[in-house]
Amino acid sequence: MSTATAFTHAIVRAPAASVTDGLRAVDAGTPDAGQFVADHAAYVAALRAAGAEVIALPALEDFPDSVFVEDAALCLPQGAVVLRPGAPSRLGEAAAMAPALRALYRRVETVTEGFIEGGDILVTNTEILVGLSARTDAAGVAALRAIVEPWGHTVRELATPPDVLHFKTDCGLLDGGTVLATDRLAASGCFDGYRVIPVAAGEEACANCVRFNDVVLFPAGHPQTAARLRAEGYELVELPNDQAALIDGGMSCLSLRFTPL
Ligand code: CIR
Repeated sequence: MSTATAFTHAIVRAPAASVTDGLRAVDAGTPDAGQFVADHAAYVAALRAAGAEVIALPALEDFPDSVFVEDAALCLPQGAVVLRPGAPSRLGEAAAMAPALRALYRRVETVTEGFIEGGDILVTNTEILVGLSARTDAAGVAALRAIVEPWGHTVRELATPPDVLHFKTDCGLLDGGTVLATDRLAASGCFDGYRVIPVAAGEEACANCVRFNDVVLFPAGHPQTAARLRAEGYELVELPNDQAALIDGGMSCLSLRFTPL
C-alpha cells in the first residue's frame, strides 16, 4: 500500500455546540449540532473500522470550526507541523492542537510566518502539493518548505482555483499516485504525472475524500462518482456529510491521519 494512504492513527476533535457558527462561503442553512455529532460519530467509527487508533480531543467552544482538525496541523512520517490558519477566527486552533502532537511525536515544528491551512496540502507518495488560497499564502508555503525539506520532502506550490476554499476541496488522494479531482482543478495541470479519476459532473462536492488503509471515506449522495470508483476497484465507506457541508467541511477536514515516529 502507498505510504501516503497507510496510517495507524487519527486525531479528531468533538464538534462544539458552537459549530452552528462555523464559517461558510454561502449561507445555505445552519448545521444541526445534534446531527453533526451523530455524523461525526459515524466518521470516527469508520476510521476505527479502517484500523485507526483514534485520539479524540475535546470540543473547543471558542472555536466553532475546530472540528476540522486537518487545518491546524500537518502530520508526516518524520514529524508534525503546527500550521497557521489564515482565517482569523481559526488561528488559535493551531496552538490548541500542539500538545496532542507533542504527546505523539518526538519532532514537532511550528509555522510562524505567513498563513497555511491543512486543507490546502495534499501529501502524495512523492511530494507535498500546496495550493495558494484565501487561507494559504506564499510566506506560509515557504515556512512549511523550510521545515519539511530537511526531512526529505519536496514542496510544490500551486494555485487553488478561484472561489474554492481549499486545494483539497477539489481533490482527494486515492493511492500514492492516483487522485480523485474536479475538472476545474485537474485542468490546471497540477496533476500531470498522476492518474486522475474525474468526479462526475454535478458531483464536485465529493472530490474531497480520504483514503485510509484499505478504504475510501466518501461523502454519501454522489452515486455516479461512487460507481466510478467502485468500478476502479476502490472500497468505499459512504458517510453522511450534509451538516459539515453547510460550513464547507468534508471528509479530509475532520481528521489528521498519520503514523507517529
Ligand atoms: C472553514 O471555513 O474554515 C470551515 N468552515 C471549513 C473548513 C474545511 N476544512 C478543510 O477543508 N480542510
